[in-house]
Amino acid sequence: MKSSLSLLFVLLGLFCHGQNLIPRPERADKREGEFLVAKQTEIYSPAFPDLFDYLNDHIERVCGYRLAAGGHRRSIQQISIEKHEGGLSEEGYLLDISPSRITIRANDRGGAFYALQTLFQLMPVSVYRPDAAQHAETFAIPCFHIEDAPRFAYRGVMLDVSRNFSDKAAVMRYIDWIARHKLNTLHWHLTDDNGWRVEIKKYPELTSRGAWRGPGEVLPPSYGSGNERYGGFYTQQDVREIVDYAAFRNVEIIPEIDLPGHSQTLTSVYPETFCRTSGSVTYKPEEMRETLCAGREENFEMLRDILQELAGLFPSKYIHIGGDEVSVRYWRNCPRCRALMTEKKMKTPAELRGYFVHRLEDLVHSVGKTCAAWNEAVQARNLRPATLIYGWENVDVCRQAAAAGQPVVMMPASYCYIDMKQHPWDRGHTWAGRVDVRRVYDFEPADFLSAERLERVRGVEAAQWAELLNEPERFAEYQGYPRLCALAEVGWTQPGQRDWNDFYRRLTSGHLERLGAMGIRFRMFPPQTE
Ligand code: TNX
Repeated sequence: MKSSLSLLFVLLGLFCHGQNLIPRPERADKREGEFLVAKQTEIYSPAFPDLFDYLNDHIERVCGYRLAAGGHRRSIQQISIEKHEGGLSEEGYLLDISPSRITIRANDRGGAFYALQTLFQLMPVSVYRPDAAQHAETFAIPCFHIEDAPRFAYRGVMLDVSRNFSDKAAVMRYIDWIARHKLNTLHWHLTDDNGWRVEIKKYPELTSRGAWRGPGEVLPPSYGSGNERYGGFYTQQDVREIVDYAAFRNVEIIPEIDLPGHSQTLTSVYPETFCRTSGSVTYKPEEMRETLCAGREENFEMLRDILQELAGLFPSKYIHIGGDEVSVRYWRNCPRCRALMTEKKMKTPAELRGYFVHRLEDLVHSVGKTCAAWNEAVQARNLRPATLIYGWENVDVCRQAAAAGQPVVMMPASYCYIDMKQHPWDRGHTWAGRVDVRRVYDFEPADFLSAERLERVRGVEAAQWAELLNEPERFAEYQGYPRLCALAEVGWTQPGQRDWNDFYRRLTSGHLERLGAMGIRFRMFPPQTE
């Protein structure tokens, strides 16, 4: 009885082995046999030479030695990574594992990088453990024929580093983890009311003063920073290192400077950028001054300088200018803003908001970049056709942005905000409802948009706001995983290939173990209460 049971498990194990790939590939056919990695195995990667060491770093984790570079010899035990001209879509790849060789063919470096990620998921889990204590002389990789390509070109995560700061090492780890899930964009929320995180040479006080809060600082304590001096920022050198680290992993970083709302840091460090007041209105010192003055022309000169430096730091074609939750109450009472409204024949402060967005679009354009903005920017009307809109409030705003002809990233909060609670006992926001792993997985853009409007959707994004990321044991990774695994599959896998039960099985029969080996202290599935 006992032996037949264990036979059953062995068979089940065989059957399931390699069947827990996340995100699920377009096509993965199991084949007979396995490829044995041993000392004499070679790596041949003429088209993508930097992947030679990358692959070897991973092999070494499993077996303690590195493989030699091979030549163009088809007959021998080889892992070969080749560029495939034509036939494959962007970031797509073929991965053929036979007993005699492993062949990767990719359209571009991104595809080759992703083929390796899939290959790693077919290796022993120690491939993710940089500090593995034990090594295997040889190890087997099951034979497969895999054809794969992403559904969406844009597969992103937004990380807020203003509310609570993640240092350079933490951001790099974060990037590595998302890249392993074939997510390719980090939308980096670098400024907000609670701290400015990127060094700007022309305005050094933005970080020397604006990156800190607490006693003696211009910013009051907030979001759990207590009565200590709290903060941190990235030097321009840090940013360059992070950008390179991300580019190696096929991750593009889109920087966001949140304007003209959520700008309390800027207005605290440089009070002249804030509105003047008229009549009986006065603002108490502790009152949030989160909106930049729209009527002060020098503000736009300053923003141009800031955007210029950002443009030099980030190779992405986009700069995200924010545009969300702009409170116009200061503008109403500001003589400069009112004079501007009169001059431009505007009737409402909402029009002034539109004016601000258009000015930002022009500034971004003037530094050679394309504008990205939160969905509120659509209200400005007549945006530049290339301005990329992030629909966060709900699916309706995504639909409206697409109807207005803008390219759209869909991230409706009720599916994509991973700062929401997963369970009633969690610490988390609730304003967009409960967003558990299943909920993220169930997000299907095609359920909400006609085929024509769906054409405008560049992809999907999860939002990791950081108001609650102030407990070391519950920071980004705990909030992020495994929900980001689900989001990755929403972005990568064709809808016909997606199935919650299958995903749950892949997650729990191998992938959670991988997350653990990567060092991610992920959140276990909460007990079911309903
Ligand atoms: C809304 S989404 C915000 C953020 C908060 C978040 C909390 C968006 C553009 N603005 O400022 O951090 O909700 O869930």
